[in-house]
Amino acid sequence: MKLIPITFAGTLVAFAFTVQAEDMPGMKMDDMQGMQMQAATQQAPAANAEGTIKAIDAAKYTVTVTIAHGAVPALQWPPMTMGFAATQEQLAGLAVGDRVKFSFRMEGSKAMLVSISK
Ligand SMILES: [Cu+2]
Repeated sequence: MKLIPITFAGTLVAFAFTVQAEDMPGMKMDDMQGMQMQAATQQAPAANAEGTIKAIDAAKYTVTVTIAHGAVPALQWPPMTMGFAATQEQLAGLAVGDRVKFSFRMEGSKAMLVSISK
């Protein structure tokens, strides 16, 4: 008969501990979501890179410049060839084969050219 209340009390303590343990990660999740929302409203910083222009595709409204670029330490990117959204003005005087220095900003999964020069 004595064992029953002790076991019951032990269960209550364990239950209380479980509830507390679940509350703490829950609070951290909220903090992280808050931080992500804050990060999403702030503009991503521009990253710098160097590379060689491989192609310039001018569609009606958007221009894509394909650049074989070196590593981008700021984003932990390896060297690769990829497209950047650009404007005709940004690419004025530039051509395929040009060695360029440029900066860009990620907007979602799209890389937007911020500046570019030979
Ligand atoms: Cu890239």
